[in-house]
This record gives sequence, structure tokens and C-alpha cells, in this order.
Amino acid sequence: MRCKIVGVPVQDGAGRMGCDMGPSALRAAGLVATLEALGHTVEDCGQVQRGIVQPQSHSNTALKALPEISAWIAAIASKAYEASHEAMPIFLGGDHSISAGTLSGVARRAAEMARPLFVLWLDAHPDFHTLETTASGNLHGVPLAYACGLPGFSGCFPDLPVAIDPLHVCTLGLRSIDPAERRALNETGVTIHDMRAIDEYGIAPLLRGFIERVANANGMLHVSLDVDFLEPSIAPGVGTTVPGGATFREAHLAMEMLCDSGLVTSLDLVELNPFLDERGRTASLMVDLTASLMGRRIMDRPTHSYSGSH
Ligand code: 6HN
Ligand code: MN
Ligand code: MN
Ligand code: MN
Repeated sequence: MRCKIVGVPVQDGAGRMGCDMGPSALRAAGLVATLEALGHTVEDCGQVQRGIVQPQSHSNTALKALPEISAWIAAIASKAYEASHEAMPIFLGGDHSISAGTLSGVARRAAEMARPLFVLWLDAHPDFHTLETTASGNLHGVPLAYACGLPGFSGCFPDLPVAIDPLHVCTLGLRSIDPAERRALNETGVTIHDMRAIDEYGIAPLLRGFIERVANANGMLHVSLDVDFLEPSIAPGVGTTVPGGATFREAHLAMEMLCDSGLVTSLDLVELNPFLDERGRTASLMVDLTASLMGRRIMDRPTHSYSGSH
């Protein structure tokens, strides 16, 4: 496959500084060489540059860095559209506010190709606040709501070329949802496979059901992987740890199943905060998960191809 690596060094959307070093840490952990070793052609497109910052104000005075994030989103969206032309873009965050831009750009690409865009959101949080409902004011809490066309963003964030259908969005791993997000999720019909569901049914049948929906619709699939999807004890390098996350094998299994599906057309690796990491272990885990998504497997054929006697 042809991959394009796009560094997106944004930290203003998170409550703590340091995510701007995420792209460097993912590169230092060997992302490019890892993808090349799996047989992919990799072009490193360098870093997105923020657009021009226009002064802005908003009635929600809690909002932090609104003009800066808005300028980032415009620049990221146009880069995401460009990089998704006959290639698979891998966006290196940066905090999760970057996905407002990556989703906007890949949704425009999918619309142009007349294919529905599906989104798999791997996260402890739904990031489904609007500019009105966020109490923290941290704009990494809003990208999915923006990309799904929820009201209240116009005039503040760039106009969306095309909104994503919330019925095409599946969240996996949620365990921290604010009340306003809960209401909005229920109203829009986003699929929610929270940690309780993963505990009760296992991650495989939940993910398989979503993959089948994408396949049946001939969809494109954007995967957005927030570090805090993972259990904090294996992934400490993130500012928003929530106990009870996906285990090492649950996360790899999800990636392996996505790889086998052949449906993934773009990827975000977000929220890595190298300042909080322990000797690069979270960065390395994110690279290893990307490797599983891109073809590394335990045996050299998919486990499900085994048949006959054991
Ligand atoms: N993330 N719901 C919380 C807030 O501040 O709005 C947490 C958001 C976390 C965002 O982890 O990408
Ligand atoms: Mn997130
Ligand atoms: Mn999160
Ligand atoms: Mn058997």
C-alpha cells in the first residue's frame, strides 16, 4: 500500500502541553521503517503548518484556543483531502482536535468518490461536545460532534464540506462520557460499544459487526486511535488516562481484524504526550498497533484461515 505520513503537531486542544511532540516521538519509535518492513511505500509529508489565526470570541467563555484550533482545522482539512488522493494517510497527532480536520478532509474525499465514509473511534471518550456544551473548554473534546455536523460550530470552526452520518460512526472503548455528550449520542444514533460491552461480549464480535456493515456498504473506513483507548498501565503517555481501558491483546486484535478487513483508508494516531511517557513505551506501542493494522501478524496467514484438524 502507498502510505502518506502527515505530522500534525497540535497541543492547544488538550488541557496539558506536550502533544505537539507526538509526531516526533512516533517517528523516533520507527513508524516509517516499520511500515516499509511490511512492504508498504511510505512518503513522509512532514508537518502541517497552522493557518492564519483570526480573532474570535464565543459566548462559552470556557473555550480555550478557539482561534488557534480553528486555524489548525482549516489547514489540516486541506492537507487530509490532498493526502487521501490514491494513498492511505496516517495522521500523527497532536491532540484529538486534529480529527476535526482529518475527518473533514477524508469525508470530502469519500464524497467525491461517491462512497460512504465510516468512522471507528477508539477512545475512552466520545469527544462529542459542541462549543456550547463543553465545560472544560478543551477542544479535543469536540471533533467527532463537529465532523458529524452537530449545530453551533458555524462561524467558529471552518464550514464542513460534508458532514459524516452519525449512523456510520462506531465508538469502541468508551468509559468517560459527560452528560451533554450522553444526550447528543443518544439523539444521533452513534453506535456505542463501551467498555462494559467489551467486557461482556468480547471485542471481536462487536468489531466484526461494524466491519460487516462497512463492507456491505462498500464504505471507506477512517480509524481514529486515541492513546487513552488503552489501559493506562500499558500506555502512560497521555494526559487523559481513564482506568479500565483496552488491554494489549484487545487493542492488537482490533487492529488485526481491521487489517484482515482490507477496509481501512485513513488513520489518526492521537493524544500521545511524550512529556508524560516512560522512555518511549507508549510511542512504541502505538507504532506496534499501527504495524498490526498494516499487516504484521503472529503467523504469516490470518488465524481465521486455519481449517481442518487442530
Ligand atoms: N480526548 N470530555 C472531557 C472534556 O474535557 O470534554 C474529556 C475530553 C477528552 C478528549 O481525550 O481526546
Ligand atoms: Mn479523544
Ligand atoms: Mn480520549
Ligand atoms: Mn476446530
